[in-house]
Amino acid sequence: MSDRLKLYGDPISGNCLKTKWTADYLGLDYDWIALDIRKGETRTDEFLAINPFGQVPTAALADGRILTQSNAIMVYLVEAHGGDLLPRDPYDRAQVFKWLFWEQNSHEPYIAGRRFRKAYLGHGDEKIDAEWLPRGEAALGLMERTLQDTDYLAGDRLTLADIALVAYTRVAHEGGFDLSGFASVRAWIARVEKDLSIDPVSEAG
Ligand SMILES: N[C@@H](CCC(=O)N[C@@H](CS)C(=O)NCC(=O)O)C(=O)O
Repeated sequence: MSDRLKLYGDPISGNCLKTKWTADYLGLDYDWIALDIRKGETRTDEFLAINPFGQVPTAALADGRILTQSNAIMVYLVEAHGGDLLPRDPYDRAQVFKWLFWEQNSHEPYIAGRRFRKAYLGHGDEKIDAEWLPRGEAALGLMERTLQDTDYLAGDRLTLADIALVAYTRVAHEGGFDLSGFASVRAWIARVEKDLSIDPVSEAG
C-alpha cells in the first residue's frame, strides 16, 4: 500500500494523457508510472495482478484501491479533490457526462483507432476499416458545429468534456484526419492546450 496516487500510463495514449492532464490541472501529488503498450507491458503477470483488463490508464489510489477507464478516473479525481472541472448543477453536470460517453462511443474508436494503426502500427488505409474515416469526420463535424457557438464543449468554461475530447482530437491528423476544414475545432484545441499548459500540436493550430 502507498500513501500517494499512482497513475499507470503510456504517453502515446490520449486516454492516459487525459488522466495526467486532469491530475496536473488539479495540482495533485502523484507518481506517473510509464508503461509501453507496444512492448506488452500492460499484459505482464505483474500488471494483470493490478488491472486484470491489462490496459492503461490505471489508477492506484493512495489507499491501494484500483480504478480503470480514463473517464471514470478523471471524474474520480475531480470528485475526490475538488475543482471546477465538473459543474455542480445536475443538468450542467449531465452535459459533461454526455460528452464523456459520446467520446468513448462515437469519437475515440474511430479517431484514436485510426491514429494508432497508422502512426504506431504503420498500417495503410487498406488495412483499416473503411467506415472509420467518415465516422471520425462526422464526430469532428458535430464538434465543429457545437464550437461555432461556444468556446468550450459543455458551457462557457473548461470541463472534463474538453479534456476528454481534446486528447485524440489534437492528434487526429496522425490518423489521417484533415482538420483544415474545422476552424472552430482548431481554435478550441489551442484554447484547451493553453488552459492545460500543454505544448501545442502545430499541425492542428
Ligand atoms: N476505454 C478505455 C480504453 C483503454 C485502452 O484501450 N487502453 C489502451 C491504450 S489507449 C491499452 O492499454 N492498450 C494495451 C492493451 O490493450 O494491451 C479507457 O478509456 O481507459
